[in-house]
Amino acid sequence: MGAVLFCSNLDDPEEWRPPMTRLMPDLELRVYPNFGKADDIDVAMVWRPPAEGLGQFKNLKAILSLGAGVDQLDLSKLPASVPVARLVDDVLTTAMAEYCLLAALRYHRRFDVYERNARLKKWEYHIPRPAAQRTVGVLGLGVLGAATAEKLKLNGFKVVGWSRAPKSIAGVESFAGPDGIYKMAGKAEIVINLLPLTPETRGILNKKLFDAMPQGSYLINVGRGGHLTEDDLLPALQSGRLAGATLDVFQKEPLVADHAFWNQPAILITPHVASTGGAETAAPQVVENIRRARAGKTLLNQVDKAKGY
Ligand code: NDP
Ligand code: OXD
Repeated sequence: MGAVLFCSNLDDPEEWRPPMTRLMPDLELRVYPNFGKADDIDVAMVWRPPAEGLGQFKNLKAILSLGAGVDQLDLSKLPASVPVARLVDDVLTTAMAEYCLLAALRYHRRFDVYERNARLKKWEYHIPRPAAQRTVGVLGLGVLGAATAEKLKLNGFKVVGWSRAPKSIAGVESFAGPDGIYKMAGKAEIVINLLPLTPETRGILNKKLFDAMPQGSYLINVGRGGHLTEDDLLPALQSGRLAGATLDVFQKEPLVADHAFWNQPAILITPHVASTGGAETAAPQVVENIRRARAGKTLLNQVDKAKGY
């Protein structure tokens, strides 16, 4: 039987070993770079692959992303015949919906304004509007986008969403296709990005999108930094087209100390913490995928490499 390679600069293999070993007592988990003979490795669990790639592992049967996203793997550089799976984890999904609800409520109830006013000792009323009068748009209605849309709906917001194919989610108006994004944006005072980063979606949070949103709208980016056309954000904030942005992900992480975003009172920065998966809850699907890979079966949450997610 083969061995499983664990390779991540972010995840602790010792958090994964106990829950995985409970489900697969004969598991051999080898942590990069001490993996022994490359030919022993038949499954790789990775956040980012090692700098030299995964080409040396000639017996690889599956690559299992340690995240929900797979863009950090750079699919174009992975062995073409090896299937890739991503994580779908209830803990991660719930945390993401919670983060997005919090960020949306912060704008809806003007906490962003009160935070700034408190520093100026400024006593100024903003009469709250019912959530039912505020429309939130969700870009990407997959696992995380759909859960977020449902949570927003449950909390009284009007919700619209955009995806590649139209979706049927109770109470959520669905838009699809290249023009659909601008139709959706025209209705949304708060836009949340939960798309995967692919060649089609890179730079999609740009001037054209901001111009389609109502004046004084808000952006919440929890997808990937590559979705945001960075040069378009500050002019949109300066012109008032956007009233604020919450950014969890950046083109280069950690965000460099001299980046202009740090100095913008209208930008709230969080350090890529919108959601993380739990080894305990995610271990069953990883172990199941190791079994499936070894049996030559389709993986759970297998990535469609042609689509890139
Ligand atoms: P899914 O694959 O489940 O969903 C992706 C959604 O995006 C689908 O609805 C899909 O449409 C839509 N989509 C993809 N490409 C296009 C396109 N070209 N045009 C329109 N719609 C498109 O992914 P998840 O919901 O699980 O995750 C989304 C992303 O969230 C991840 O890829 C990752 O980048 C990010 N993430 C961020 C985290 C953080 O902490 N900040 C944590 C975890 C994930 P369709 O359904 O029609 O295919
Ligand atoms: C992920 C992430 O993709 O944490 O899971 O960004």
